[in-house]
Amino acid sequence: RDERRAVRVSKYLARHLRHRPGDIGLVLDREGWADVGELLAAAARHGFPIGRGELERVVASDGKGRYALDGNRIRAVQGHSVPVELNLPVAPPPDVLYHGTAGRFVAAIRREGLRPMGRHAVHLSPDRETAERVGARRGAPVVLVVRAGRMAADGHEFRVTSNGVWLTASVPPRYLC
Ligand code: HQG
Repeated sequence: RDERRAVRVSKYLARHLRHRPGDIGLVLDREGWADVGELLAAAARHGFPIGRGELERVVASDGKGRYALDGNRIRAVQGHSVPVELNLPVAPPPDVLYHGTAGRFVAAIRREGLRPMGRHAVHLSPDRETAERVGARRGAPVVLVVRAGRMAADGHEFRVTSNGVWLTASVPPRYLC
């Protein structure tokens, strides 16, 4: 029961810290931070009261480390569709990274490469198992292997979030194997 409530709170946070802050009158700064007091007040005002202690527990126990609390501010560490400047440093990726998707997207991906679709960047996983879980959200998963080391050598930039998701602008088809 607690677990279900935690998932609901996490989904509520994802919705408003990544995609639709304006729905509850929340303002994110350029780097995606919201004031915790404002977030809790806005949530309560819109019929979804969250306690401060509860928020802290959800952030600390979130299975994927989706949120960062920093004093009185909170942000989603990745996954945004609203414009934010995460200011993550460029980092050298491992030789290969993985992308989990559903079988029905594979033909288009092989043709066009990986595109960020609704988000800011293409999301890549450091291991096959994680990619499989990501792909399984949309159906029978297919895991694509990305030659990240070669991409970086060719000048593509990679960044890694605090929860271990690798981000890059797009992946041209020739780097997929
Ligand atoms: C697909 C979750 C057709 C792509 C996960 C994916 C992740 C294309 C979908 C994070 C395509 C976009 C991100 C192309 C890409 N043609 N389809 N050219 N290029 N696609 O949700 O990577 O739980 O925006 O394969 O764990 O699935 O939210 O990206 O299926 O880390 O924290 O278009 O979201 O994390 O879907 O997932 P998404 P994603 P959270």
